[in-house]
Amino acid sequence: MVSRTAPSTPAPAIPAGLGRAQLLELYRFLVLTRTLEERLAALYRQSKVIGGLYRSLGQEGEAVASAYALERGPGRDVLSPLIRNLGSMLVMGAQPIEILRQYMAKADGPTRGREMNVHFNDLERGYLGQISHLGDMIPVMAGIALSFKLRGEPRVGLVYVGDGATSTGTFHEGLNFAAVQRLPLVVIGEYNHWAYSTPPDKQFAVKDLAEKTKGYGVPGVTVDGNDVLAVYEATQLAVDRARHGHGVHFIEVKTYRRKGHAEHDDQHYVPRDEIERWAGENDPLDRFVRRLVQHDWVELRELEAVDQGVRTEVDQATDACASEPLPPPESALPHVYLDPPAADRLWFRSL
Ligand SMILES: Cc1ncc(C[n+]2csc(CCOP(=O)(O)OP(=O)(O)O)c2C)c(N)n1
Ligand SMILES: [Mg+2]
Repeated sequence: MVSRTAPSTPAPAIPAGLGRAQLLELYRFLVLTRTLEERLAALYRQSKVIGGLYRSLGQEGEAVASAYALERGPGRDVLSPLIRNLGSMLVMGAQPIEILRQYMAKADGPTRGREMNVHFNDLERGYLGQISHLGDMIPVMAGIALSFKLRGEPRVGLVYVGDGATSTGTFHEGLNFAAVQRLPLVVIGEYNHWAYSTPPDKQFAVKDLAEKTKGYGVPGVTVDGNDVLAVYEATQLAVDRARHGHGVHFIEVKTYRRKGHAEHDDQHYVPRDEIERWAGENDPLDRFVRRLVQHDWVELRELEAVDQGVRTEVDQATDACASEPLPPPESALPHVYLDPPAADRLWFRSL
């Protein structure tokens, strides 16, 4: 339970130009991300998820807060998420029922059951797919940002990159190109202490990822990634500067991957006490709640109402999704091949 400050202590103003409604909205996205992922993990254990499941437990704060700094809607900013950025996609407008349909390979899911679940996008809402190729979305997003610049559109691209992926060649090439072209691009470097089973000291010899970008003339800052408001503030500043012609900005968020690389990974290579150190007091959601309540910015009962609303929303979406059909086998090839074979010539018709 969170204790309140004495009534005589004046509450500090809410930082970063945010208001109470926005704090509650940020809180809702954080709870929604965690609740939806927990639901997906339960469904995965029941063999109802087709494909893998990559959790963002412990790093939801940076995913949600960074995306929240963008302008959202058709024709606005564009975000390129990674496997641990479900929270960013929810902020951009992805709906829980769509996510559930996608993971359960339902006929009405974003890719209509064709894909092993994370590679789908929605350009209207401004998010690309969670592309697997490490580092490659830096040059792709540099290209998108270049198109904004050439058309004179006041739009910004935001791209995530893992600590491991900053070792790839494309990260360096893409960043250099974006810097030289002074593109409206913000790069979020997620230092979550693991790249599958590789720890940082086996990955790079610098202390901070932000040191890497300075060589390309890209200003880099390092932020406490489990401090929701600090991430929001840093991203908002960088987005604003990028939008106004000041080029690429890099924000390193120090956070922690509390689950394995995916649900099938038992993390046997991770020291147990390390995971515990990043939970509890250091958990991004717990820290945010503590701050909100201690400063009297919102009331506990308002947060409880959000929790209840999210639980109901995820329950209803799960029930609705569970009763939906899988795609018919003959729908597997259209939209994959330009010229799919006729339905009566498909080998699996006879199975
Ligand atoms: C170019 C490339 N090499 C290897 C892989 C296999 N792979 C997928 S995720 C991953 C680890 C990624 O670590 P990091 O970039 O730190 O992201 P995190 O999983 O921690 O979010 C690896 C090695 C890949 N997808 N692409
Ligand atoms: Mg990592």
